[in-house]
Amino acid sequence: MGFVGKLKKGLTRTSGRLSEGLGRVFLGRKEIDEGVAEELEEVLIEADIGVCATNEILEMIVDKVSRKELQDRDSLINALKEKVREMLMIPDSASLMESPEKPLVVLIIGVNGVGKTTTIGKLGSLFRAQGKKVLFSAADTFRAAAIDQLGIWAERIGAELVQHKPGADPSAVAFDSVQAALKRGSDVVLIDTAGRLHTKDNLMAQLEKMKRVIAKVIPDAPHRVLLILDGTNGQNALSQAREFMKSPGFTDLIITKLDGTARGGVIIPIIQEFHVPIGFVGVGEQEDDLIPFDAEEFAELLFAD
Ligand SMILES: Nc1nc2c(ncn2[C@@H]2O[C@H](COP(=O)(O)OP(=O)(O)OP(=O)(O)O)[C@@H](O)[C@H]2O)c(=O)[nH]1
Ligand SMILES: [Mg+2]
Repeated sequence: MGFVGKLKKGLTRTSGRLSEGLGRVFLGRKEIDEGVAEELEEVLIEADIGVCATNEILEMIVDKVSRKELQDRDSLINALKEKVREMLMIPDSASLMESPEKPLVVLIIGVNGVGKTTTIGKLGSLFRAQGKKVLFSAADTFRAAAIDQLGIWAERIGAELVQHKPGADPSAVAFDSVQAALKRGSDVVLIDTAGRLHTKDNLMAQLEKMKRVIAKVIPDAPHRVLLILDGTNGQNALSQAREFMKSPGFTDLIITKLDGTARGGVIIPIIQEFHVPIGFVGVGEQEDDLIPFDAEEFAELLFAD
């Protein structure tokens, strides 16, 4: 199955909820009138599109209705697709996969369980497919199992692994990893981090420290900081992103587990608020379940029947 097919499948629950809602809006309605906006509001909120983004979409609808531009269901759906596509566009986003740095140093952050380690495995696999030499850094030393989990992925996709003992200083692991990458001529270093420490402040301070320590080896590294958000968290994903934006900050977003949720609409408010590129979305647990994000495709599939 190609990327589009996988994305379509991954978005089934979200698009299903939307089309069910739209079905209700059109039930017994002969023409598009002002009342449509009110009913549409509920449908969009249910898909986790959020209040602000929903209002922006409704304004467009009300405006088009008053100018008699929406004749039927198809024209309404096309207007929705166009608006959402426009809202999802991030101008000039440099693709992670085409970053010129060597080694490209990428720090992966996010709260526990969102899919950081799995996403590193999948990303590593995509870089490997480009013929690149990949190094995984097991800097989540909080749990012993985390190191093993990354080790399994490294073996599976043919990446190197730099690890210390459980409980070691994550910054030391990151430092050694970047040094090793320079020495061995790696193209990409993907650094796994813990999602939970004793307190949230500890976690943020640790990530800041990791960034400083990495910059001692390569001054402009980490080149990218990827925040992983779990799509099943809906609006909570937004509050997580706000916390991480304060410190340590992030340059890219990846939304995982779209396959397990009807709340995929949350991507819209996330892009609206943070204006950073969503490089990929996760649609399953396997190696090839990471799909490059494309605003046009996403908008199309979101409102597909
Ligand atoms: N269905 C689905 N499951 C996913 C996806 N991404 C990750 N998972 C699953 O989510 C669970 C947690 O993934 P991990 O990669 O271990 O998450 P993590 O952020 O590294 O977790 P911690 O190390 O505990 O902070 C695993 O069971 C993964 O297989 C996805 O896109 N879809
Ligand atoms: Mg992990």
